[in-house]
Amino acid sequence: MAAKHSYKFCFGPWNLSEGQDPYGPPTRPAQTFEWKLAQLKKLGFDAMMFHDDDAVPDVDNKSPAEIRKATRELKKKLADAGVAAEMVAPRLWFDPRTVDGAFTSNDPACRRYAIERSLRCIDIAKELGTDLIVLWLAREGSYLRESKNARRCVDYLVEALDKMLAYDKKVRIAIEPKPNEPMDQAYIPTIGHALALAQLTRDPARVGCLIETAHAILAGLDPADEIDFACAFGKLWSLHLNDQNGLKFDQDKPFGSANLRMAFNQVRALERNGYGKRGEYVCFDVHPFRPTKVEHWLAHLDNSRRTFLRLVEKARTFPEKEAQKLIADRNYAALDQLVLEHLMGR
Ligand code: GLO
Ligand code: MG
Repeated sequence: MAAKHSYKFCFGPWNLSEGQDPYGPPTRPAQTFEWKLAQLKKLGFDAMMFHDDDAVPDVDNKSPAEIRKATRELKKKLADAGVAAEMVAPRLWFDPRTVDGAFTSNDPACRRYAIERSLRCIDIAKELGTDLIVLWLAREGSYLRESKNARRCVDYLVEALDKMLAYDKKVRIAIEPKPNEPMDQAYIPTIGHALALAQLTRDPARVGCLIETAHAILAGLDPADEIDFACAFGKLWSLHLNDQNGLKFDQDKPFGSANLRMAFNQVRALERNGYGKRGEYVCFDVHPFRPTKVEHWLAHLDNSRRTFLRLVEKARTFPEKEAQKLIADRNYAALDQLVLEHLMGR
């Protein structure tokens, strides 16, 4: 039997978060980047994902030379730790200039800022040795529909993507859709929207997507089907696995925490599409529960990977022949129970 491939794992510095939410302050002390990198190493993860300002703090107030210097220092730290940089994402939702959207702001000066900042993000990614830029389009949408022209916003998004694609001929852009939060309505809520937008750009082959479990669920979709859809286009270039208990705030729970069967089906979809064989990472965009004590700070990441690996085993040992017989007989009640008993471990 052909050897089954193994997966590479990744998380970002923001996934070791301090517990702040809109209703209360942090519950764990702030830690340095060095501490976070050491924890990633300790857990045996392979790569780290970055926002541009995780990589280069205060990026807006630095000159290109200062950005290059800071990025080189980071590159050395990563090389010493034997950790790769998976991607870099421009954080386009913190600055006052992005208060009403970044690429789709009504103010042309703010739109220019967002594009400039994204080009600096590309510089950082190149220096860190990755060609992957992730765009979570946080504030590209509206709080009230009449405040923006959604038709024009599509053009603005294409213009921004085109500028990024033209700036660097190697860069690949993975759009991370999310239907809401912080906006009421986002312009690119699903993988279908992301891939359709890619087709309007100057180089569709270099615009793909990133699926986050919670975002798909918030859009009322099944994350496993989103995975299959993106993979049918060869466009699933990164992944934020986590979990989400229904239509609430974005919870970023540990993978499998709310719906183990849905998690199993995501793993099955990844397996059947050979995700990871072209170097893609399995990233966990998960957060500790707010009450988490300092001594348990890494558990949500370690647990997500453990669950993922257990589900890979479950996917590889799924009684496929038995399932096929039940499918042929349209005996879905028995198929349902077969899945449940397989997951429970008969
Ligand atoms: C928020 C997103 C966010 C992105 C990150 C990378 O809902 O999931 O965590 O993944 O900023 O762009
Ligand atoms: Mg995410």
